[in-house]
Order: sequence, then C-alpha cells, then structure tokens
Amino acid sequence: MHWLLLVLLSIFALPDTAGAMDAIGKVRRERPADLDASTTVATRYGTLQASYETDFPELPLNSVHTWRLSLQDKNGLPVVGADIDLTADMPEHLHGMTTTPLIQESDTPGLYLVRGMNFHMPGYWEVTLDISGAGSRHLLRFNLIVGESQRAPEGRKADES
Ligand SMILES: [Cu+2]
Repeated sequence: MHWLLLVLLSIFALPDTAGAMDAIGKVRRERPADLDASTTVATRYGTLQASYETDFPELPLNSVHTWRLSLQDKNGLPVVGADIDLTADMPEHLHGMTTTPLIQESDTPGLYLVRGMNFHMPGYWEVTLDISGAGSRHLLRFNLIVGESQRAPEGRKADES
C-alpha cells in the first residue's frame, strides 16, 4: 500500500518539479549600487544603439504606456526593418511584466512604437531587447528604476499636502 502511495505522490509531484526547475535556471540579482539607468544603450563596439522615450518625466508605475524606441547603427543612421523581441524583468523578484507589449515600426525611419508596457511593481527593472536584422543579432539592455522618485519636485517637499 505504501509503495503505491509513493508512486502516486511522485507522479503528482512532477508538474511542480518542472516549475521548480524553471525557477532554478534563473538567478536572483540585487540592484547594483552604481546602476546605470541610461535611456540610451549601445553594443560594446557601437554597432547598434537604442534609446527610448515616453510621454512622462518618469516611468509610470502600474500604468500601461507606450515607448518610442529608436535604433541607430554605428554611423548614426536609423535602423529600419529590425525584428525586435522585448522582455522586461525584475531581477530581484524573478518575474516579468503582466502584459505582452506589441512592437510596430513607425513611419519615421528607425523609430519603433512599443505599446503595452506596464511596470506593475516599483523597483529595479531590466528591459532586454533582442534585435535582429540584416543578418546580425544583438542584445541590448536598459536598466530602470520605477516608482521611486529620485528627488522631490523642485520647490516642494515630498510630504507637503
Ligand atoms: Cu517585483
């Protein structure tokens, strides 16, 4: 009787084990003290440069918004027709966004619209771009801090009502 129970338990335990294996593949990473949160990043040799803008002075917390993503080559020329795969993760928490952004090339050469960005938790996020086109493939990463005002608006205290 006991052996049968063990067999059944191990069968039912399998899906959970598979989930745990996925989690083991990732490594929790804390926010670096000297985090570079630039909105422009480039590959090591400058082959590809990416930058983003939003309509907001700071990245909005828990709000679906659009990124305007610009791609340039090493000569500063717009990169058109790129195939972009974007993922966003919180390295300290091992989870991503709850939305799946849609990326569309705009009429402006080198400008791509990323709709459906949503950082649902405050803290340290990484946005990774897997960009391919013209026979090459590059990975670029933006570091960002969401929902933690670096400084209070000028002339106002944070606790002023
Ligand atoms: Cu989180």
